[in-house]
Amino acid sequence: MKKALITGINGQDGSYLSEYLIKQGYQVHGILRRHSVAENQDVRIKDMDVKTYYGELTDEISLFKILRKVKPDVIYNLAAMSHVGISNELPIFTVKTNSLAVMQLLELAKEICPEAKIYQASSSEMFGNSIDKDGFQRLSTTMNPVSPYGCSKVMAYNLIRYYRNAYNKFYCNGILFNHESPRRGSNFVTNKVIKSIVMIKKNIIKKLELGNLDSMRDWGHSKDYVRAMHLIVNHKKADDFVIATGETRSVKDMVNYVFAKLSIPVKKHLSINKKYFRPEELKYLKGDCSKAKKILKWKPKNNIKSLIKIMIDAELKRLKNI
Ligand code: F7E
Repeated sequence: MKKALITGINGQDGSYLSEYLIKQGYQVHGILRRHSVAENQDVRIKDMDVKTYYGELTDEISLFKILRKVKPDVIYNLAAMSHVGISNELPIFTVKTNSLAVMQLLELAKEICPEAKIYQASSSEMFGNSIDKDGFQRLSTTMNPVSPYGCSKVMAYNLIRYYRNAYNKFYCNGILFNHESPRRGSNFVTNKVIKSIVMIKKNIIKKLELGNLDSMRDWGHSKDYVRAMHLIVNHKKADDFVIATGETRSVKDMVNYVFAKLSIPVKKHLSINKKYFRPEELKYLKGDCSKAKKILKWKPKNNIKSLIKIMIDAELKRLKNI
């Protein structure tokens, strides 16, 4: 049985990837960070057949011990300080976790499990405000990050490429555009919007407060994107791929759509709060995933409308059960 080790196993992507890999016949191991609320420690994976270990990417001793114990065939490095806005409040921690710790992981893996393949969770945030003439971002688009998070991810992206070439390793990057689901953290815009509007509908709260509504994002479903991670790792050659839907919408359009779907007037319930604005905003994302479509035969099963429906239904169900 092949062994997969997932850092960030209790995250949105870690949990969907675990389910997917178990179905593919993998033995799944994962690293959990200690959480002060014990119930939240493994909330997304608690019913899954996975082996977990307390660890922390920035604690190289914990990584060393876990790698030595598991000896994985493949490592999915999904752990990160993943909130772009908050990376401005925690810039040093962001770089330590998202860049330096990746270097530690690569060095340790090289010594302890030299044959292991590595998948790195790279991000469309690395492009910043670079857009190709045809309105897309792709592998050849210049990386011009506009946040500590984006900068930290560029370093990790380059480390993967460097170790791949210098040491002839099967290390690869998936440059994933925004991907959401009912398991998305509620401080990311889609889930914040959907949860709040459903609660407005149920008269639990009165208002939704947001920041910049003008930015545009290419939103897909996390479940589709973890399928792509597995295909990337199982391609015959170590390579980098953009994973996206190729469609873009403004935050404003997404918000209006959710309000309309639940038949609630926008004006009465929406207000803007400057505290959610970022020092520099990434204005526009639209990914060209034609390489993944052609080489990996991957394509997303969901678009923004089906994704929003899934998320609204999940939130209505959650409220019914509490
Ligand atoms: O923001 C705007 C905000 O935090 C989307 C991460 O997974 O995708 C994600 O990063 C947009 C931004 O995602 C609020 O200013 C307005 O323009 O959902 P988000 P993100 O920053 O795009 C990339 C690909 C990653 O790799 C990241 O890890 O929505 N916005 N009002 C708001 N955003 C938030 N969070 N909260 C608001 O109230």
